[in-house]
Amino acid sequence: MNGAEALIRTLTGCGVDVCFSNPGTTEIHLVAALDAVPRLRGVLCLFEGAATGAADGYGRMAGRPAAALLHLGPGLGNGLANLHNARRARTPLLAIVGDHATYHKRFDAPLESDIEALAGSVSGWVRRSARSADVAADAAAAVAAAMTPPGAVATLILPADVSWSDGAQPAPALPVRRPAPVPGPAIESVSRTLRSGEPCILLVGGPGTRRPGLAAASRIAQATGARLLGETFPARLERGAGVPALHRLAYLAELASGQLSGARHLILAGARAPVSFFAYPGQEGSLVPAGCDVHVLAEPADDVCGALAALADLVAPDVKPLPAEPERPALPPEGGGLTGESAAAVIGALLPEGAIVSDEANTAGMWLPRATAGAPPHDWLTLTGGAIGQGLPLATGAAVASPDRTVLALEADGSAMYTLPALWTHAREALNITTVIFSNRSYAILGMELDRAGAGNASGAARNLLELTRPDIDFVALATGMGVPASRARTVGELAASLRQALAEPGPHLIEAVVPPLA
Ligand SMILES: Cc1ncc(C[n+]2csc(CCOP(=O)(O)OP(=O)(O)O)c2C)c(N)n1
Ligand SMILES: [Mg+2]
Repeated sequence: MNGAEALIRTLTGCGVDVCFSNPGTTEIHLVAALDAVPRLRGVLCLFEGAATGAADGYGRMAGRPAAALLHLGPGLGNGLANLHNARRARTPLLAIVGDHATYHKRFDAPLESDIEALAGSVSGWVRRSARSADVAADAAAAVAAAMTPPGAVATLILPADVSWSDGAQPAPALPVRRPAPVPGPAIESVSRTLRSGEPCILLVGGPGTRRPGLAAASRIAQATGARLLGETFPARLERGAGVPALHRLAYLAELASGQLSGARHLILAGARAPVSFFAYPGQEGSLVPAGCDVHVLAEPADDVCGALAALADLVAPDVKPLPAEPERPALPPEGGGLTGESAAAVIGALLPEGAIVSDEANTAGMWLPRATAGAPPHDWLTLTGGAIGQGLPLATGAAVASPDRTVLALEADGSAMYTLPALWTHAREALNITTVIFSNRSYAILGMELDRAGAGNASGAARNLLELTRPDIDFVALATGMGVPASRARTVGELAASLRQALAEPGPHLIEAVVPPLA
């Protein structure tokens, strides 16, 4: 068989059964091989950022990689921002990048570029297959690299002639090592810190933001009085009624500093020591309070939940986790205007059990965590790498990975525009995704940053770069044009009615919720 077919048979044998694809001529033999191996589901994405973001969403939910099929360096480049977010999420993800035939590269044909350089910036593992006889083993190694804790983007570069040449055979899956257990003495050392009587914060991130980690962290916090916090942008946070709550560290450094102040010890469980998102003149970049010692209980590649559970058994043997109470916000008055706050109340009131939320609501989403804290249990996926344009594709992948669950994409207008073609895939694949666009017609957060930079009275040229007006963006028309039924909501009642209907019907929907920008 040819290299392409051996690759695809190897992938399915390794548990990779979805390929979010934007192919070109160099990948055409892979496309042909998909026909021969129906177990690998090809999902067409109309922009590479929509494919890589979908593979990220799939990997976060499935815990195993999807493939993203990309066309040479330019295709990989288009997909790079969401591969960056995937790297930050430590998502297992396989990028397959087609390249010119080995003997064609010397001609420097128009699509020739330095694929390794691009791939290296986001990948934990990069390999170029040299011969069709090697492809299968390379593919198995790529999947293993993607799956190796804590999870990574693995990029396999596939020259066209390696794809089309015969002499290949599928290869078996390779074993993947488990997350490393944290040694007992390290856990005991942290337990002594927790018992010191000095103020402690337990900061949970990475794999710790799933139920077993949260349960153990909750026991530890109750028994020792340590304050419990979560990293600002978790890849996947389980939350809602019945799940111990994890309050996240704020995005704004001023607020995060307030949350961390007074701590004498900061204990990291799968999280990194907190830093300010950006540098600001005259401000500290590290958010670790002065005089606070940092203790690493578990690195992201370690068995974070196991370490938390062992620590809980030491310091909180008889303590039970404290689950969040079931609680929904009351629906605000129907005729009331929509704001980020009232929209959050509607979403909190209606969020279905088992929902997966892809949260890229940005400033308009400020009220969402509180409004949904007591909703039925759900998963919350956040913008791990700060590269906007993640939310709609992430929803694609989450929905493909979890066909029995409802996906809610809560999406800011500016961010939505980066990877809008994801909507077409929502329709093409009939995915159960409801998208709410928070249409504040601005890059509101950058307006806030402009104020923070002391340019409060900037007008004209500066504001012009931050307003999404002249023309207004018509998301209803855009969504409808890609096959996603859509409506616009200007009041609480309109949002509630549209959301109820969207959640009750199968397939994708979009609601443009018109909200004012934060002042
Ligand atoms: C890939 C990428 N490009 C640019 C930016 C810079 N950026 C940060 S926020 C933002 C605008 C966000 O606007 P919107 O998504 O509408 O959210 P809002 O601030 O209005 O809540 C931009 C352009 C970024 N973070 N990532
Ligand atoms: Mg906006």
